[in-house]
Amino acid sequence: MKKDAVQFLKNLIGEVKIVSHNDVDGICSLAILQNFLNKRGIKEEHKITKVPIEKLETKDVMIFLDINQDNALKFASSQTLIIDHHQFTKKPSIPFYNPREVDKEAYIPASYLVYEVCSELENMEETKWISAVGVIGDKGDENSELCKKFVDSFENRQELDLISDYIFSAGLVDNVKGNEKVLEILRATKSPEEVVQNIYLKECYDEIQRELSKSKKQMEREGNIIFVEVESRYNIKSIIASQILEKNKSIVVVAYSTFEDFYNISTRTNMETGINLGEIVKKVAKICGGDGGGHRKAAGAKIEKKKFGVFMEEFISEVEKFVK
Ligand SMILES: [Mn+2]
Repeated sequence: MKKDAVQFLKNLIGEVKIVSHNDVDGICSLAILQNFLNKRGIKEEHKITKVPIEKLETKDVMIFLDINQDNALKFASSQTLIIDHHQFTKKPSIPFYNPREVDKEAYIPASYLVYEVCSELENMEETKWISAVGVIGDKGDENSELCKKFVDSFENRQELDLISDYIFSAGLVDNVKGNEKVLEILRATKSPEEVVQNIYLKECYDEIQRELSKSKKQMEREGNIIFVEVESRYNIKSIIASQILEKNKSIVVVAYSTFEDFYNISTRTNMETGINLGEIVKKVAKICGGDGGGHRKAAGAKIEKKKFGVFMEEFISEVEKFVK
């Protein structure tokens, strides 16, 4: 619950290790928490990681941000806090804050939650826009009334959208190095206007835009589902999926690309039929002996290439259950 998270942060002294998701929401959450810890004179080290986490060097005191609780719990130490917004199965006995605990359907990105919790103890006003960028990065405004109101309360909405794309692009181009640079930039700049002018971020963004226009895309349609194979040296599947969604009504996009003997799969939908891609992908990936999961409207999986036929077939039949 929120009050447990506040209590945890209130009692925090000395040093803490933060483990954060390597997407825009995770990075913004981390930037906000860093700002908070800095105000309170607490030292931090952090790890920005892809999910699910496979291995992690644990510390006595840890905070997990934007990482699925079921996954984070595997690495929890005696003093661990989790702030997250993904679906979870086990209710942990350690302090955690996830709005889904009270409302299963809640969709409030971690950046908002971290901002909210830290604001109970310190004046976090200067990081408010960072929390909006994180919310936008996770499409919180499209999935929650609360987030929509929050994001709409900013006059410079377009700037925040662009910064979200900047942060995403830096991660695609430079991976963890790019993520760290983003953190540095967020720490050093005081306003969104300044971030928008950052040359490094702009270059990363331009590079990804160029790549998007030249990447090869093989499309195949099966009812309401569009399968698209993406070939690029960057992981631009999710952007391509979003672009296809914008151009089509009521569809599911399955974008996939090769990684060694595997396909990395990214699914997105704008269909309003109570479809839950997170659950479908988790179930279908399991049938294929792979890993998968995510949110209602966006989910991902990694499966062996030779299982892709099975994946398609099972996925189609699961989606069809929702389409009348
Ligand atoms: Mn998130």
